[in-house]
Order: sequence, then structure tokens, then C-alpha cells
Amino acid sequence: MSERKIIHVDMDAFYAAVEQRDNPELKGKPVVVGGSDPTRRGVVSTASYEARKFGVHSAMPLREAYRRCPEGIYLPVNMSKYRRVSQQIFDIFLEYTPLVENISLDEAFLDVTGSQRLFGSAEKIGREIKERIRKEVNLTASIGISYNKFLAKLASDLEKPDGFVVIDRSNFKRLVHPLPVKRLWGVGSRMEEKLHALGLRTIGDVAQASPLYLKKQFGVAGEQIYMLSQGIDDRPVVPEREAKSVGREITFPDDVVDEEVLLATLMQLVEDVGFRLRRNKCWGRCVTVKVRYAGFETHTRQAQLFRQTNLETEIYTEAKKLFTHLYDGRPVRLLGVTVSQLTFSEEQQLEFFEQERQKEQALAEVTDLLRQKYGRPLVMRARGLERKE
Ligand code: TTP
Ligand code: MG
Repeated sequence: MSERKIIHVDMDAFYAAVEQRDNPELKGKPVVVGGSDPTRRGVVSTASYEARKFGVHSAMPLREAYRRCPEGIYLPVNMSKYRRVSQQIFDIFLEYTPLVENISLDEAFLDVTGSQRLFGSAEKIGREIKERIRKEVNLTASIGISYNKFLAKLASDLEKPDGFVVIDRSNFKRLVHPLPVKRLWGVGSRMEEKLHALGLRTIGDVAQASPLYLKKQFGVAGEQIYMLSQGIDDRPVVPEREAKSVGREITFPDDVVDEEVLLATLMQLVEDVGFRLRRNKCWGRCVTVKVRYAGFETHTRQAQLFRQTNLETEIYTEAKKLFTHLYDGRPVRLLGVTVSQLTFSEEQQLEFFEQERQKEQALAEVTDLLRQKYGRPLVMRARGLERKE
């Protein structure tokens, strides 16, 4: 069996980079995307690397960002534009393999194992994709290549921004073993603390520990991190059209208590999920919201919708209800939204749609199309629509 070749692509400071690209005056400056008035409520979607030097990061309240970086340039979120760019980069990926798993607008796994005969080595494909994104989209991406998903993602992060790292069997130990344990998938703050208490600080430390001991300490999670520390990860790249669900979650760098920030973030997650559902011409019936509190306690709540949907308005209305049920006011560490019970056929669904909803469906599709083509903010999506309700 030939070794798998996985490429992980993650755009650098995505929303901010798009804004800097489209307005050269912003290049080299601290740009914060999230809202044009940082004295008002709102949350940072992302910050340019120049702004990160001031301690500004995603999911931080805008006011806090403004306190840390008053000289920053604050811009509203222009989702339609970022979606258009996202579509452009995904179109490039799909030229090299159908096995593209979208993680978010700016991040994907590509399984190029079978593409090498046609396009050359995975490394060559990776270089080509990076170069095409630079030339055709005028943005930088960080690329990681390895023999599984875990290592490919780790690799893309090692030299961010504008990184290009290949992890293979020969450099695996040198590159991966010195990294801190929290870089292992599944290690949150609580497990990190416990690992530290046991004297395990790096991935190499975990690799050296006995798997039985780790299992005793952490159960299945212990086995899993042991496998990862050995560079073993069998998870397949699942293209969205074969997926059982479409979801997105965010781990906040600092725990969040501000409900406004949480709802704004929920909205961002829903926008991403809705767009990806529509891009793949699929509908979902079940919405799940996940909230993880600071102490690592995790709650999920899900609801069946009256009918299938891929519309942000409908997903958000349900997600907000679920969130309100779940949220008890404690600091939140992670927030996630998933839509599941997917159907991919269009025809069967239509007869269940009412007139009104058909119109909205058509509108959403046309809007997506126009956004992809022209990238203009043609219609106010979910938020605006929600207010009317
Ligand atoms: P990320 O890839 O996490 O961040 P980034 O691309 O801005 O920066 P980098 O990868 O170089 O570290 O997220 C991609 C986009 O998703 C980001 O540009 C904005 C959006 N986003 C939010 O809106 N809220 C969030 O909390 C996060 C993490 C991202
Ligand atoms: Mg990114």
C-alpha cells in the first residue's frame, strides 16, 4: 500500500489579508476585522499579523482590541467577499483532487495520494497550489504536507504565515517531538494541566510514556494521544458531499462571558455552515450547538427542524434557541454549530417547500452565485433578516 499524502491549506489572517489586498494603503498596518466602530459591542473576526503584535486576536471583544491597539484600522466583516475568495481557492484545490475536506472558508485538507501520477509529487502539488493562490488570488496560504491529517495540519502551522512545511518519516521526530502537548488533537486545557502534573510537557514526552499508563490516566483519550505522538492518525479526508454533517467550532483564546460576543460568534459559525451546505447542494434536518465551559465541561443540545434547510436564518434561529437553553452564564471556552441528517437531492425536497421559502431558497442561491461572481454585498443576510422577524 502506498503511503497517503495529505495537504493541509490554511490562509494567513484570512479576512484581514483580503482587506489588505483590496486596499494597498492597509498593507503593513494593524488591521482588525470585526466592526468599523471598536468602541461599540462586537467581536474580532481576525487581525492582521501586524495587529497581533499588540495582542489582538480572533474572538476578542472589539473594545478590548481597541484598548490594546488604538492605532488599528477597524473594518466591518464583508462575508460575501471572503466567500467569493474562498470559492476561488477551493476551485483551485478541486483541480488537483476531488478529495477536498472543507474545514472552514479558509482551511482544507486535500488527499492527493492518487493525484501524484498526474500532477507530480505531493510536494510539487503543494508548491503549485501555493503559487497559484499567490498569483491568481493575490493572497498567501500556509501549506503543510504529510502522511496523515494530524501531521499535515501541524505542518501548515509551523511556519505561518506564508509557510511551507513537509513532515515525513525522516524529520517527524525532529519537528514534532519538541512541540508542547497541547498541539495534540484532543488535548484541552484540563488534559494539558494533568499531563504537566505527570511531567509530560512535550509530544516527545508522551511518545516516551507507556501507552498502558496513558490509558490508565486518560482512558481512550490517552490511547489517542499516544498514537498521535507516534505520528499515527488514520482519519480519512472526507469530502463534504460524503460527510454526515457540516459543522464549525471555535475555541476562544480567552474564555468569553459576554453574551453578545457569543451570539455574534454563533452567527459567524452559522454563516460558514450555511454557505458550505449550499455550496454542496445539501440540506440538513438537525442542528446541534456545543458549548464548552472554562472547566472543560461540555454540553451539547440538538433539535430537529420542522424541515430540512440550508438557510442561515433558519439555522441561526434554532441555534440561538439551543444556545440560550444551554448557556448558564459561565465563561465559555468553545462554541460550535453542526448541521446533520443531510440530504443531497434537490428534487424530492422542493414539494415540501412553501412558496415563501422557495423564494428565500432561490434568493440565497442567486446571492451566493452573484457573490461568487462579483463579490458585492448584494443582500443583507441572516442578521438583517432576523431583525425583521
Ligand atoms: P483562522 O484560519 O483561524 O485565522 P486566520 O486565517 O485569520 O489567521 P491564521 O490562519 O493566519 O492564524 O480563521 C479563518 C477566518 O475565520 C478568519 O480570517 C476570520 C474567521 N474567524 C472568525 O470570524 N472568528 C474566529 O473566532 C476565528 C478563529 C476565525
Ligand atoms: Mg487561516
